[in-house]
Amino acid sequence: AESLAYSIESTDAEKIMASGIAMPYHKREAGLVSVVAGSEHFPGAALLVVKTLLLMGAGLVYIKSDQHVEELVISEFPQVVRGDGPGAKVIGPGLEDVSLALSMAATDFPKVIDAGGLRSEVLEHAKNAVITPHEGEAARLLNTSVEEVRRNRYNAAKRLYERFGHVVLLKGPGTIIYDGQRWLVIPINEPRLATGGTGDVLSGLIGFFLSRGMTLADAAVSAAYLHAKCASEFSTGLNLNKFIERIAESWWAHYDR
Ligand code: NPW
Ligand code: AMP
Ligand code: MG
Repeated sequence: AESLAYSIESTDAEKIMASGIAMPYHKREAGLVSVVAGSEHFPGAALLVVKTLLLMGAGLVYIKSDQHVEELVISEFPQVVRGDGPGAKVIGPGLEDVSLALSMAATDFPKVIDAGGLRSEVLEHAKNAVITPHEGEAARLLNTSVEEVRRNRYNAAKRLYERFGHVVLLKGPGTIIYDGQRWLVIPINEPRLATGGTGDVLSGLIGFFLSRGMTLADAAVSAAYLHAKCASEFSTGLNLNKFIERIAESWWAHYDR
C-alpha cells in the first residue's frame, strides 16, 4: 500500500522523460559525459556505460580509468576521448580505484555515483549527485544488514538521504527515488533485470539525462522507468547489447523524423 501511494504512472514518467528532449544542434549541445568506471576485474562495466551513452546520443564521451580500460574502451568505441571533460559524470561502475572516484566527486558538474563510488568518504565529499545503491550497497553505507534494508526500503532511502544529502535511487523491484521532498517509485518487478551489468546500463542512462540538463531526480526517474520498461519488452533473458539498443530506440522514437 505504501508503494502504491507514491508510485508514478508511466504517463508521468514519459512526461518527465520528454522534458529532456531538445533537438541538439551540435555535439556540445548533445551532452558531454565523463565516465569514471571499470577496472582490471570489471572492464565490461565501462563498456556498458559508454555504449549506453553513445547509443542514447551523447555528444562527447570521455573515459577516465586505468590505462588498460581506457585502451579497451577506445578500441571498441574510437569516438571516445581519453581523460575527463567538462560535463556530467558517471562515477563508479566496475571501479576499484577509490582515489579516482574521490578526485572526481567534488566538482560542481551533475553526477551519478554507483558501485565502486558508493563509499562514505566519496559521498561525504561529493556535490550535486544522485547515488544508486542496490540493497547490498545501501546496507554497507548505512552500516546495517541487507535484511534491515529490505524490511523497510523507504526508511533506508530516507536514511541515506539524511546521511549524505544526495538524491537517492534505491534499486530493486519497485525502485525508489527520494530527493528529500518527493518519493517516486517505479512499480515494476522485472526479473529480467536481476542479472549482472544492468545497473551499469542504468548509470549510463542517468548520466545521459543529466548531460541533457535534467534535474537529478528527473534524470533518475526517466532512466529507471525507461530501463525497466524496455527490459519487460524482452521475451527472454537480456542480451545487454540488445537491451541497450532497445532502450536507445525507444528514446530516439521521441524525435520527429
Ligand atoms: P549476496 O551475494 O546476495 O549474499 P557488491 P556487485 C549483497 C561491477 N559489475 N543486489 C550480496 O549478497 C559493479 O559495477 C561489473 C546485489 C553481496 O554480498 C561493481 O563495481 C560487471 N547485491 C562490481 O561489479 C557485471 C546484493 O551485496 C553484495 C543485493 C561489484 O558489484 C556485474 C554484492 O555487492 C557488475 O555490475 C542486491 N539486491 N542485496 C562487468 N561485467 O564488468 C544484497 N546484496 O559486492 O557491491 O557486488 O553488485 O556484484
Ligand atoms: P545492479 O545490482 O547494480 O546491477 O543493478 C540492477 C538493476 O536492475 C537496478 O536497476 C535494479 O533496480 C534492477 N533490478 C534488479 N532486480 C530487479 C527486479 N526484480 N525488479 C525490478 N528491477 C530489478
Ligand atoms: Mg551495480
